[in-house]
Amino acid sequence: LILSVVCVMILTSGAITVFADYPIFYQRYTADPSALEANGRLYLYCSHDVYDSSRPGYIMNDITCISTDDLKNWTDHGEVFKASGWAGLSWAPSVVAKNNKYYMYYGNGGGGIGVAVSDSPTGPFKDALGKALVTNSTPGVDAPSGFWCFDPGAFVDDNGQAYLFFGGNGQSNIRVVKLNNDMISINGSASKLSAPRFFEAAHLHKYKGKYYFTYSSDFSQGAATIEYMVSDSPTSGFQHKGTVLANPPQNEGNNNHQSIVSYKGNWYIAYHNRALAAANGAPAGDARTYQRNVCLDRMEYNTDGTIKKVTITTN
Ligand code: FUB
Repeated sequence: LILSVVCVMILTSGAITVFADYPIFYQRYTADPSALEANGRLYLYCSHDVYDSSRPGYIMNDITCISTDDLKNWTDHGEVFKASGWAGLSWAPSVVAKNNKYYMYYGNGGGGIGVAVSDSPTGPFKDALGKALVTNSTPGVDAPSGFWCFDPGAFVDDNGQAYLFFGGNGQSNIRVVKLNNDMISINGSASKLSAPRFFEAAHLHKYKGKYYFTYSSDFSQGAATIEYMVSDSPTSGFQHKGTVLANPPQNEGNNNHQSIVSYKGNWYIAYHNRALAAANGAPAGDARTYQRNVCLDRMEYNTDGTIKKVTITTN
């Protein structure tokens, strides 16, 4: 694996087809995948982790896109968006399709959410507003002190109505706001949600008419797990049902961030861990914390609509 990593990391962008069982992608360190089915392919849009030992932290200002049509051979579409101007950072994207366009919501760190647009799933995505779509001071967000305005989770319902979920750092720090049909403006005030041990990574998907809100939990019980709640409405009435994904051992007790998608009739969860950095010999600590890699596993439902806890692939 290490030899493969060295060889493939020389090829840093462009339409390169790679083959790997696990990790699924190793040209660059990637995290926070947002999964989208489009044109018969499965796309993952990922934060791009860059590690600088002189200033350890989440230094992420471009978005990597990879895609596959067989879950085996992945194409690297390179950098499909780069933050510039008002936003110095692009964290944790969420991409949805509507109006024959693709909309990417991204966090300027924890300080606001921007939106970029493309005619193609592989970009280039261009910032749509030249300013944030939502910040802590946007009327109707009602952000308390310490609210992280980030981790957008966009969702387009069957009737075309789109919603933007976001927030972090506190179990009542979840907001959901309607998007207008243009997808680059919001409609009205945000609704507040809360979830047991909510920390970050708000995400909504729909299965058999029910709305599933998934999120990454805080560290109070040892490590971030991916939890879920279910409701008949996209904006209220959610009931906590349990854990979708334990924290993978390769995360070494650190954060996770999921996206759930139906592809060719099966359900999958995309997330990240730190296996690649460990395989590359990165020392435990800052380097591994900030050098993550995306993963993909099958997700299944029980007949009553609850989610079976995911079996994590480890090799
Ligand atoms: O990638 C930076 C942050 O780490 C994301 O915004 C969080 O969800 C966590 O994955």
